[in-house]
Amino acid sequence: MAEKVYQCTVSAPVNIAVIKYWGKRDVGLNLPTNSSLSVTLSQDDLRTVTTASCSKSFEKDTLWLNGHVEDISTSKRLSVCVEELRSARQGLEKEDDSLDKISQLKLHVVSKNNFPTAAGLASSAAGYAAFTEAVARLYGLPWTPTQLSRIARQGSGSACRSLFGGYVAWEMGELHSGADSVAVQVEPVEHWPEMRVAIMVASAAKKGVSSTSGMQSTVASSTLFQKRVKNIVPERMQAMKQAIRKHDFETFAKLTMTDSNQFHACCLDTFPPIFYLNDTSRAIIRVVENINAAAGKTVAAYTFDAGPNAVVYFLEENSAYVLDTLYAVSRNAQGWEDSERNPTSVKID
Ligand code: 2P0
Repeated sequence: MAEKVYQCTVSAPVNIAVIKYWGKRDVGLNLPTNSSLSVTLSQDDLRTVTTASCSKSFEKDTLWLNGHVEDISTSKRLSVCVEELRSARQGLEKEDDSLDKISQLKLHVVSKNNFPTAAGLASSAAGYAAFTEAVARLYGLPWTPTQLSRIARQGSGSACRSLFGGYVAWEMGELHSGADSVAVQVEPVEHWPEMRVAIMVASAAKKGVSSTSGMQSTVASSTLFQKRVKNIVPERMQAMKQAIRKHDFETFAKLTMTDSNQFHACCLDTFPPIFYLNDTSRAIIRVVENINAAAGKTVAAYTFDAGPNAVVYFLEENSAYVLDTLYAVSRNAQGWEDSERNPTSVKID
């Protein structure tokens, strides 16, 4: 007779930071040097779907990521997540004798993005969020998204923010254990439903310097970065939360653009320097400036992560104006990856 298979499927969204995470104070536990804040994109557009299963017939913990097989025990990040979740399940099984002893079974996890990994979008955030949630639900853990975020954070820092919709803060915390370095929802998406986002793909190539190694070079060598984490981000986090609570788009936009610029300035201040923006990225910064100048107020805000692709925030009321201008630019200018797809307008969630 075939062995019983226990199974659970979840999906998780992509998030785009408006106050950037860059730098770890503890590499082993993935504890950040500063808090960060992001907006969660709609799963209608971009998501990772993950199925976790376990059975007596499985021989080792295995992950299939977009069809590529990986032994979970050879990945420190994946093993840390699995160990914590499995030990929590063991705790439940000890308390309640009627529970099946599934913590003793090997896991199979199948994960797939509905967007190309090479699209330059943060796939690790949605990936580790979905991985953590799928295994936690398979194990029946009665945990809140904030409790799950502590686990997902150890897989990939930005993943902790993908466990919530809307506007999400990752509070850096103070404890050496990392117990208080978790994500919390600042506001749900319904709080500001007029917010829109467009993604412009300047290059689908894989980035040259990974975030994980790039941020530690910055911690080790940038003096600007030291000033950023001590003197600038704490106030910016408060100001950003206020702007979101008050639906103050102009302040939201200014903080978003200046924080993106400062993150890339810290990359340039790293030795040897890290260049994530390219000529196409810089052109889009000018286009957004022109959009705002022509409108006579700030109606669009750009932000760039560890790559050249642009994410532009705007409100529904300015949607036609902002998107038409971005379309016109991508059709007429050289450098866009695929002018037919640029920009892609994505909902938030
Ligand atoms: C962010 N980024 O806040 C920032 C902005 C990139 C630029 O989070 O080493 O992939 O796995 O914790 O989460 C990218 O960093 O790095 C990132 P790890 P992660 O979204």
